Amino acid sequence: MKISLNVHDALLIVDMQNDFLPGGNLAVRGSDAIISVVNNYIQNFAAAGLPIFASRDFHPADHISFQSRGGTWPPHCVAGSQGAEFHPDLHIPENAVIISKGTTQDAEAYSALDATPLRQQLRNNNIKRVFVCGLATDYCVHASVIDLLKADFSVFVLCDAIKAVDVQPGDGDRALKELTDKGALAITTDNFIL
Ligand code: VGL
Ligand code: ZN
Repeated sequence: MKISLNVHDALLIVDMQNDFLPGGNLAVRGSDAIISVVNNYIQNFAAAGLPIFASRDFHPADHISFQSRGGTWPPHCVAGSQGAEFHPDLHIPENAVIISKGTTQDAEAYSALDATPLRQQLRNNNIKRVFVCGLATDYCVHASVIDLLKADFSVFVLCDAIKAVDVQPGDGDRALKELTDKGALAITTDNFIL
């Protein structure tokens, strides 16, 4: 499949934050390897004048997902902390739209569409196809793609620019298979005509 970008396309970069990169509180192994690939996608969407959305996990200090509250995760991406900042090597454009999620103390929100304005912003921009990259394949990328499909967007998962937590071996592969079974298309940089 060869893809050329058009005015109905947008890029969604999921949670490329310090805490999910090596050295962070919830580091995804190997996630630094995708930074340059994400930057390359950013460059191509920006050059085409297309909207770029960047989600960020942005939790209160005592978020329900933290182990201190009986949740799954170590404290991570606490709003205002260094860990919640986008990785400094990532070139997020000035005009990118930042989507904060998981901001409510007592609710988990993996999806970038969960209690955020993203769905409406995509519709306002007349977006039909959303190209998704970032972290992590088996959590926030997965949940975001599921919600995008439910909202009737065509979704392309940029497989050379995602990485899984893999709490259990194979979680990332299973998550990706579920997404393609549900209608998302798995592509890489090689699929683009630029
Ligand atoms: C995420 C675990 C906890 C993610 C967020 O961005 O995939 N994973 N919070
Ligand atoms: Zn989180």
